[in-house]
Amino acid sequence: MNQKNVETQHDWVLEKALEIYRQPFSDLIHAAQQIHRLAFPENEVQISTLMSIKTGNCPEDCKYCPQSVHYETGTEAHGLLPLEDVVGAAKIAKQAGASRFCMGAAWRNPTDKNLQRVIEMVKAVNDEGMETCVTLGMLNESQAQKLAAAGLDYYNHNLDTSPEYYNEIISTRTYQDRLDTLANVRQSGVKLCCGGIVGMGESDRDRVGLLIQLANLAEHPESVPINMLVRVKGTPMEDIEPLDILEYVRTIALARIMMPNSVVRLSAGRNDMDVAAQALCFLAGANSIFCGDKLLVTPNPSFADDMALLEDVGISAR
Ligand code: SAM
Ligand code: DTB
Ligand code: SF4
Repeated sequence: MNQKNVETQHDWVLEKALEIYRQPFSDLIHAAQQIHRLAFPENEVQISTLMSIKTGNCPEDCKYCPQSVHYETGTEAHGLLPLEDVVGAAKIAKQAGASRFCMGAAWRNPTDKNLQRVIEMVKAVNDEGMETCVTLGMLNESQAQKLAAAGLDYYNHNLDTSPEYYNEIISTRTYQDRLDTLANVRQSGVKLCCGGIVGMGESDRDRVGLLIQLANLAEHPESVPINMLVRVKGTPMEDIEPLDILEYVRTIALARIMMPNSVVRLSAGRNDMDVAAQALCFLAGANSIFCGDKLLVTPNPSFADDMALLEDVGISAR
């Protein structure tokens, strides 16, 4: 994506950001689209494909997650996949039009032995001519540096929600643990992919509070995934009231305004969104998506459906 840099602000205050979030919908979207066009070429999205390289039995208790060992979700668990399976899937994703391959593991943190195997995967996927992203849980400084040395492009680690709402969602790791991992990744030179989830029963103050945390980092994450909660049966969140789609669109628009040079990802939740909802997200400044019929373990629209969607709205993939 051929980017022009817009000046960024890192001292956002909640009340001011809330005011932007709550203004009339059309005013918010108009402001976001104007900023979007200053920083990015219009009508372009980046496409990533996800693969779960280690699934289920995760010791953490994230209340939204189908892979936590604490909940009965019927997710079929497997250990770290063989290198060939991963490279095979990356080839297929590239052929289908993805430019980045994201590998996720249901770990609290990787052991050094497992990290070595993931490093082999990163190198092999890079050799296929794709950008690489991994999400493996918490990382210490030396692990982040090893991934950087292997040529990893992005590390995904989300803050998930505001510091105030966080304890309602996860008890097994702290907000500060997450910030420490982000600092270790930043320090290593690997690009950061960091965002959160909306639709978990939080208030608009919490949605804006999450964006404040991200935008007030010394450097904005290069990639900001905004996930709409996928309500999975068996998790404590299976019956939560779905969030109004316009609140989701507002969150995307505010992310675009607060982090003008970051790629904002219309992330989990697209399987339950119609074309009009997704078109609004693009209008609000989203410029990346996950393609491929699965996210990590839950369904996502097929590549064919997504190519039709992009064609409908006149957006091209890069
Ligand atoms: N285990 C690692 C970790 O959590 O750090 C990496 C994998 S984890 C599944 C990656 C991210 O997926 C989570 O941080 C969360 O934001 C998102 N996620 C997980 N389950 C989700 C759900 N049901 N709906 C939306 N997003 C979800
Ligand atoms: C992110 O923010 N969203 C992706 C990726 N990073 C790893 C994961 C979404 C997971 C949705 C539920 C599932 O399929 O497990
Ligand atoms: Fe484990 Fe990550 Fe799921 Fe939390 S989000 S339970 S850390 S796989």
